[in-house]
Amino acid sequence: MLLLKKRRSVLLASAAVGLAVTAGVALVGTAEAASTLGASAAQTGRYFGAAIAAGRLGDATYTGILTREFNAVTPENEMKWDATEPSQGRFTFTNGDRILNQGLSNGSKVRGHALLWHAQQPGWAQSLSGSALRTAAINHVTQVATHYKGKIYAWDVVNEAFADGGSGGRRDSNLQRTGNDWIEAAFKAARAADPNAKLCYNDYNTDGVNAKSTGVYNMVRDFKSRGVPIDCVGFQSHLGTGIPGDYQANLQRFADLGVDVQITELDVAQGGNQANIYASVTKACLAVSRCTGITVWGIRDSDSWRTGENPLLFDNSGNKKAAYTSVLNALNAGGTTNPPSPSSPSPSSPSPSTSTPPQPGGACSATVSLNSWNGGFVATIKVTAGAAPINGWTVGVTLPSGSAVTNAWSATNTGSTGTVSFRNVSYNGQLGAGAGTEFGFQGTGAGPTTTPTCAAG
Ligand code: 9MR
Repeated sequence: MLLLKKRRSVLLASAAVGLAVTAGVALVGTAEAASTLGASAAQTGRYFGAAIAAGRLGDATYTGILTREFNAVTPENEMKWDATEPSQGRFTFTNGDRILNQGLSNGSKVRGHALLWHAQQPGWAQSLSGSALRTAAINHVTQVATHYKGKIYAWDVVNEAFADGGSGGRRDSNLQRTGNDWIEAAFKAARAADPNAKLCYNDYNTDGVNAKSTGVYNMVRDFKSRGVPIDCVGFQSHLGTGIPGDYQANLQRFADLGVDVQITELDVAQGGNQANIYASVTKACLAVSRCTGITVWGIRDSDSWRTGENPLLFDNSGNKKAAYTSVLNALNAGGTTNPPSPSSPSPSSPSPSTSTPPQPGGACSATVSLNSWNGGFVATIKVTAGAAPINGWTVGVTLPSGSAVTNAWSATNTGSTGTVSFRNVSYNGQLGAGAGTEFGFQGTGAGPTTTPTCAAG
């Protein structure tokens, strides 16, 4: 059922035109062409990865290509909910760990896939609903992200939560029926569990500008404006015999929101255009400085979920296909350099929510909500402007003795112990009368027990 639905989506994505890659961005020349996908992507600070399966790691042809060509891996199935929590509260990480260790031992980045998804849920989760499901889902995010803490480059925190078709809205699912805020709850839990992993939203049929990708775009913009932690968006790019003409423009509009973008599950139906489409995707990523890497969804055609479509870069025997050569050449032609990591996002400023010009000195207030555990906490602070618009804010938070701030998002802190002051960043300082924004920080020890102060201006 799922596969049938999916196949239809792939066909939809393919009904498109050729890609125009715009020039005018700083290009990086390469002194000498690198001879593998990973090495050539690394010339512009990017990775080139593959989805891999634990069950195939004993195949010498497979692991030979993997270790030679790729500098990132994604577990095709091994870190999904059904694999990692087969019965409630009992976690099994054996196969996920095999993928992780394969990647780390090869010096590769590991993309975690996927913490929450409507598909591939264990039976016990499928039969839950409401607050029991919400609690179980957030616990799942916390436990899995904690197990892999510090080792994952980027997590697909939520996968495929938007509906196909023209609505631009959410897909119905048991998770969606727990409340529209399930996605942000998942991102907050993932940030609390592993503050160093980049947190991505990942979807398919979002590869061009369309109603579905615009729905995702609006969610990301909303998250950024409210301080919900999100760092990246994954574009699966399961393509048919075409590529949306606005593929690069779509990546760029997300990047302009202040998130990284990644091509996360690339495969392309074999046909006259396969090599060209692979090259177009590669060039588009290279032209967008916040496109940090590309992952293909399997190694050889025989490893692909798209049986009979031969959509990958190596044939069944492990030989390089024409598509491989076109990707390698595109990578070696260079592109924009990747932003340094960790990157400091500079999202475009949302327009002020009032037509009255902001006045310095207006009043504001702040409230705190805490998610605490033994030895640490995440604080979410809501800042609200008073009766007049404000042009900036500084929030003072007093921590108990022995506590310290370890990292903050959507605000910049001065000091980390005692009374810590948090200043707005560029995009969330201007607030209309009565309007609010959120920022957050993680700390060790106990969270604040007093109401924060807020000074405007
Ligand atoms: O490639 C995966 C395949 O082995 C699984 O049977 C399938 C089950 O739903 O999931 C495939 O991977 C999917 C990925 O996790 C999310 N995006 C779509 C991928 C292809 O269906």
